[in-house]
Amino acid sequence: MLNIVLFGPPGSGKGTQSEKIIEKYGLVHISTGDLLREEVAAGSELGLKAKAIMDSGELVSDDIVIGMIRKKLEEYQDGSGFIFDGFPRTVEQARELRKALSDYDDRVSVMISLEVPREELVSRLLKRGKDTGRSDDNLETINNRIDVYNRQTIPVTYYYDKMHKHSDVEGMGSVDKIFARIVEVVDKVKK
Ligand code: B4P
Repeated sequence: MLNIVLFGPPGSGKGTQSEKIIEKYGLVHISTGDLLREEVAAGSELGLKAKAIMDSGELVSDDIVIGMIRKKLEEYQDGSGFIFDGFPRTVEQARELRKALSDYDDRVSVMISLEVPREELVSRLLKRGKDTGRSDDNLETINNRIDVYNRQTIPVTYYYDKMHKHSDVEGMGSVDKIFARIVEVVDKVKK
């Protein structure tokens, strides 16, 4: 199985690049952000709790997110692998992902981190906020999301460094150029 963790700060292009990776490699897409937004749209109890947290830019609790991931892993065991988009976002989530995959004798193949400067992140997310009305794409929440990323999510890179699975990819330039850089990394681990 090919299991890719697509990593990076909010607005670095994870969702955008995931679509292209899925198309090329036929992986199952697991975006914890999308799963949480589905719960919010459905008005479930979990969704109501998650909405307030997401609108403030903080992270939803590890327990909730890990539960969602375990459910998806069980559902899609017949595929050729997964792309984890926006997960893990804490070291605890990374540890739990390792455990969950090992239940299926599986593991993360590579963690790709998209590198984009802060000013560009803010400008992309403000634009998306204007275009789509996404409630967490406003200046105050964007700034908090980036701070939360620097504080709570960056340590995940050290976790994958230790396992020699972390690869940085320059996330500036056209979507196609960035995708070509990602393909180069993925094709190396696929061999
Ligand atoms: P996410 O949905 O993961 O939101 P995100 O980090 O902003 O990434 P997204 O994939 O949407 O954006 P992308 O970079 O592709 O998370 C939202 C919230 O959910 C979190 O704040 C948190 O509260 C919660 N959450 C999610 N996962 C969690 C977890 N594991 N644990 C705890 N809480 C969790 O793209 C952004 C914009 O850039 C787009 O408009 C796109 O068009 C544009 N763009 C992309 N590539 C570009 C390029 N090359 N040039 C110019 N623009 C580009």
